[in-house]
Parts: sequence; structure tokens; C-alpha cells
Amino acid sequence: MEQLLQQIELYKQDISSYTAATAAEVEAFRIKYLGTKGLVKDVMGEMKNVPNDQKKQFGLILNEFKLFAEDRWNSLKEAVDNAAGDSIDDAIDLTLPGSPVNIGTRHPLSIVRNRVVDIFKSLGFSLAEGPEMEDDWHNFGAMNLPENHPARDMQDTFYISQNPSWLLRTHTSSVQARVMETQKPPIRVICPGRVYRNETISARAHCFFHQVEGLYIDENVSFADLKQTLYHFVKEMFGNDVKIRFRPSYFPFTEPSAEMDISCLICGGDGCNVCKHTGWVEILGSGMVHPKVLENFGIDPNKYTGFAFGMGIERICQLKYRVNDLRLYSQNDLRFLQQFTAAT
Ligand code: 2U9
Repeated sequence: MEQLLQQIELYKQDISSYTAATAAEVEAFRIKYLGTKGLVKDVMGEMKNVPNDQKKQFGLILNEFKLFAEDRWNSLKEAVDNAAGDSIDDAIDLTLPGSPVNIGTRHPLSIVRNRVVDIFKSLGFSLAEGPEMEDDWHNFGAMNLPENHPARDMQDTFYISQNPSWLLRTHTSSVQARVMETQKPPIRVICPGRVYRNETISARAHCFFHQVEGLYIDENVSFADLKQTLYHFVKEMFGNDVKIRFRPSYFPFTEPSAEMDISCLICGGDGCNVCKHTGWVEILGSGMVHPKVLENFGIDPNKYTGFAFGMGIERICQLKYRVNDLRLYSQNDLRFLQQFTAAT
């Protein structure tokens, strides 16, 4: 009996190490172990030689051996079937039409920013970008904003709590400041980016928005250059029919300063809610760079002059696409976003 047990053990080792890559090899296994003249039947045939008092115990061993061989056969068969499935069922039918890939649409603010940047690039401006977290000097000090200016107040600006000498930039002027630090005139840059202000979120205000600012410094740059450049921009952006006017204004970083209005695109100048029934809407601020700002960067204001301007991208977008709630820009609602295409 000992010999029979050893023989079963050897068969089990053979069964465990048996591999089959094809259906024919699986069948060969079946015939060898489970066929009518197979080894399992052979071993079963030994039952007749087992003494009666051991028959029950051997019956269990032989039965377990049969199940062991059947299990192995099943798993060999399954492995070969699956491999065949991979190559037939899962094969790619190259003649089938492809399923369309949704590539999304550009965000309306990106469309407008790209258009603004392209217009100024065509005039020889180059793109400059900088960090959204800034120090006091680049955001305020260099821009001639006095210590007691309300913009510096905690109420209006987000300071970094771990280190309050850092803040989230309130305008992209800090980018121009960094350009002036590293480059000599002539300087002609266009600076788009996100800016932050501590405002309660509503349809008309948000704690972040987007700006494009521009700066041109060279010898003999005049207010006439400023006007002509911004005229050109407006015509390119909104079309030839739009009317333009400048109003005097005040900014600490420019002198003289002016705000620019365009005739209302919504009502054509007749008067509506958007233009508050004036027929005009403000689209940007501008001015000649303040001599103190030039001096802050070692640029001689007697030799060089410059103009600068700044506009909110959301405002341009509102006029171009009639978006009347600022919150829509950051809610990621596909019903809103899918309405915009770069071509419009
Ligand atoms: C330097 C010198 C001067 C940038 C300017 C404005 C006027 C302006 C506002 C428009 C709407 C900000 O987004 S807004 O709220 N901006 O009115 N910005 S002149 O002047 C500079 C910039 C850099 C070195």
C-alpha cells in the first residue's frame, strides 16, 4: 500500500507541473489521466487489492486524487480557452468606425486672453509671465502704491498667513516689475495672468479674476503712441464699427492716467443695463508710466518714457460673449463651457 501512495504522490507532482499551450495538449492530459485507460482509472483499479479495513481510508485518498486531476484539467482548459479568446474575440476590427474622442472646448477666458495676446504680439510685444505669489515690493512698493493705500489693507489683499510679507498678487503689474528688473529699455511686454482680491463672491465680483497688462518703454514713447496702440487693439478685438473715448483717471503707477470706454456692444450705444443707459462701457485703464516707477528700476525718466495699460479679461469676455455672472467662469458647468469655440 505504501508503494501505491508513493505512486499517487508522483502522479500529483506530474499533474501540477503539467503545462498546455494548445487544446491538443489539454486533450493529451485528459487522455493520460482521465481517459478510460488513464492513470486515474489504473489507480482506482488497485482498490481491489486494498485490505477491507483500509478500504474506506483509501477510497477517500483515491477520490481526492481523481478530483485533483480533474481540477488541473479544468484549469488547463480554461487557460487555453482564454488565450484563444484574446486573439479572436478581443481582436481589433480595423474596419469599424472609430468612436469620437471628446477633446473639449477652450475656456472662454482662454479664448479671449489668447486673442488679446495675439493682437499685441502682432504689434511687437512679447509675452511675459510671473508668479502668482508675490512680495510686497513687486506688487505694491515698486508700483508707487503708498504704505497707507487701501489696496495694501488686509481687507483687500490676501496675505500668506505663514509669512505675511508674501501675498497673492493683486495685479499683473508685478510681472512688468520683474521684467524691468532684468531688462533694459526698449521694453515691450504683454502680461496675462490670474490675480486675487479679497472680495465677497457675487455675480459682479470674485476673489480672483484675470488681467492682461501691457508695458512699452523706450525713448520718445508718447501718449499718442498709447492712444494709437489701444485704438488698434479695440478695432482688432471688437471690429471697426466700435467707437472709443478716453476719460482722465488716476492710478498711482501712471501719470497722466486715462480710462478707455467703447460704445456699448450690447445696445449699439442706445442705452441698456450693461452700459447703465450711458451707451458707453469701460474696458481698460492706462497711462504714462510714473517717473517714480521708472526710477525704482534705475531707468532714467529724462531719457525714457513709457505707457502701460491693464484690462480685466472677464470684462472683455462679458462684452464679447454677453456673460453677465462672473461666477460662471469658475463653476465648470459644461452647459456653459460647451458654448464657446475658438473660432467665435
Ligand atoms: C508698470 C507701470 C504701470 C498698468 C495699468 C491700469 C492702468 C488699470 C485695471 C483695469 C481693470 C485693473 O483689471 S482691472 O481691475 N488696470 O486700470 N493698469 S495702468 O500700469 C502699470 C503696470 C506696470 C511697471
